[in-house]
Amino acid sequence: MAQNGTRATGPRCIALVGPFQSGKTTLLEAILARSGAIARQGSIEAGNTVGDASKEARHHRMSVEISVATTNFMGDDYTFIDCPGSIEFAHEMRAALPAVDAAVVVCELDEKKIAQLQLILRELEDQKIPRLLFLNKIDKADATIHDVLELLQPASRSKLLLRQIPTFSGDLITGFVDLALERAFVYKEHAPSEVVPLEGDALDREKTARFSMLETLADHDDQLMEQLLEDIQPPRDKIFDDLSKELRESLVCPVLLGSATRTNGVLRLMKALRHESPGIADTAKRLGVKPGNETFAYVMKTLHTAHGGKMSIVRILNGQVNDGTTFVTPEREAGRVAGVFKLLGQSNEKRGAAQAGETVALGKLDHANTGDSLTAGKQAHPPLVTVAPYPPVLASAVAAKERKDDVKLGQALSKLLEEDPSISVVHNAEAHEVVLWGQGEMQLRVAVERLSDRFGVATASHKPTVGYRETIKKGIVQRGRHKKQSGGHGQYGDVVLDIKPLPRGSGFVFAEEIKGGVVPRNYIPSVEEGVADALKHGPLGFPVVDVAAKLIDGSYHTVDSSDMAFQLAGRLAIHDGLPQCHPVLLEPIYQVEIVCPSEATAKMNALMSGRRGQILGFDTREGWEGWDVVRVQMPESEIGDLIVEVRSATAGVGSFTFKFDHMAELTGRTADQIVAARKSSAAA
Ligand SMILES: Nc1nc2c(ncn2[C@@H]2O[C@H](COP(=O)(O)OP(=O)(O)OP(=O)(O)O)[C@@H](O)[C@H]2O)c(=O)[nH]1
Ligand SMILES: [Mg+2]
Repeated sequence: MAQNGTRATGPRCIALVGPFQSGKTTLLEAILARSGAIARQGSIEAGNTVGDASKEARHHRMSVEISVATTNFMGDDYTFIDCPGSIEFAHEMRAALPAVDAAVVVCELDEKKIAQLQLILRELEDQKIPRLLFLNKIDKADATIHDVLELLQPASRSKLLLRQIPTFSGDLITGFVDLALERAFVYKEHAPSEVVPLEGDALDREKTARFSMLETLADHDDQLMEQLLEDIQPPRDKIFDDLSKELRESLVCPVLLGSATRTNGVLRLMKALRHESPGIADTAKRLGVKPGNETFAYVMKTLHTAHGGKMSIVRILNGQVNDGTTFVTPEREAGRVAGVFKLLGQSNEKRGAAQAGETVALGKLDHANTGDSLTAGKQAHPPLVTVAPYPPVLASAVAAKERKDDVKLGQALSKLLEEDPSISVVHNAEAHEVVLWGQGEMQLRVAVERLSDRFGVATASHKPTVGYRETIKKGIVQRGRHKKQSGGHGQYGDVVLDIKPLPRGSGFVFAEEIKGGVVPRNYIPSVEEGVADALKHGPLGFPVVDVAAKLIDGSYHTVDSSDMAFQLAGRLAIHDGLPQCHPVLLEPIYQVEIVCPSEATAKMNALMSGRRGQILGFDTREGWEGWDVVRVQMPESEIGDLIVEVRSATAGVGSFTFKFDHMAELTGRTADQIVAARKSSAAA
């Protein structure tokens, strides 16, 4: 990569991330307008932005997937990846991040969004992505803005560095001072800010703020520290070099101010990116791509477009890509590129070969998935990074509204999963259900909308079936005799079973103790088969577990006995015997681990007791200051929509993981209701 002083040149790829609704898509729009990629700046309210152009995003007025747009600023190409803020769509961001040069974290001066900000910064810190904050909606802020760093710093592990301070007219913010340039500007709506003299109160505040910016920089630069101690003015170039170096190495997180709706602060943001953000050479190095001739690309997102078929949005990390380039993933051949496209939201434009640093969409890489590391040719390379989706927290069963669409649903689901790997599908054979597992209500709702809007399959959703079982509390010795004499050949099978409860988790055990051949050997497997079959539906309507059935006696008929007759006899014994064995419902209990900011821990407590949860303990969350872990045991039926309440009690940031623990007896009203519901659905 060419270096210009310390400035990276060439195509850049920048993620726009940040808490829900902080203004990322609006900022993308402002950047595209300011850099001339679009003639007029659209708005979320008017539904005409380049980002969020999908039907689902427009409808919900929020980002539900990444939007990618390339623009040119002062001779360099910049591709912006506008990421959804909702935690439910976090995988869109997480999967795209490895290949970006830097992230602009769009945030607000809102205490309630600090925990979300912390989550996002944490992701960037973990992935070692250089980042700067863009404090948006400055048009709505007032004089309390002085507390910016105090409010935001706890969310960031690296030190925040205020690059600009606001200037006021009365209580209104009307401009800013750039602390590196030492220049004052007043904001102009949808136009570049105007330079004004830096004087009076603004000059005093500038001196203090600038000193503290330099002090922060000097934490990582001994020479600068000496200059500050000796009261020597460091040269401006040195300050810019430090800003660039310390951003690139993620040592500091600079903070800029602005208003996306008014296009204020956008030019300064672009200039900061131009001068200070790293470029492809740093990013390739971060990912461990060795310089050379080999072509490397990383798949940030996979799409199935209505007309263009499958598209892979990739960042080219090394080499070049053209029509016809063949790629391999670490596991298999990915396919042959059919079309290289430049993206501007949902519109794409065919273009020529793409070089290292560029972010483009590639057509028809049929076997490439989001997150894949691609190499051109035949020689696969181990994955550069892997970003596993968060474990799912919410399930919903889906079925095609029309039976004829069953096959189509299967195909549509596989496309859906390719587009969003944080959704998974589980086939519950016992309940004949296709269950979608995902990250929250909105994500699953959007998934269903996509199935119908994009893939043409209308579906109906319902709550997934809970894995109830039943067992018995006492034993019985029960005879089962199947005898039929209808004209010619009859049917005869006769068994006596000793039925007993077994300890929890034993399943079903069959044994025999036949003496004197009262039941011939060859019929015994048929008896077992009949018993096992009968246990699929116990007296309460659920599969029966933890029972032993021992064949202890019986009789046969030389002509009329058969496999079928002994199967039926086994079934009869179970069918007649179990209702007398005090059947009882078993429900699955899960071990749930909730993570939440400490101030929400008390609320979690209350929430758990309302859901038959049994608290096992609390702990501070390791490595997460100000967070707790709450361990609970909870019935599966109560976990169903738990995430909805956990999120609402934690400003959207709480989450949990769960795993099956044991089956527990359930009696009383709740059990009666479950059994009654099962009976009525079986009758329907
Ligand atoms: N007053 C004001 N409102 C803004 C500004 N930027 C965005 N908004 C408004 O904030 C709301 C959310 O804007 P979006 O651009 O969709 O925010 P986002 O961060 O992309 O949202 P998600 O992607 O869903 O997280 C919209 O109503 C915008 O008009 C701003 O600078 N000032
Ligand atoms: Mg958005």
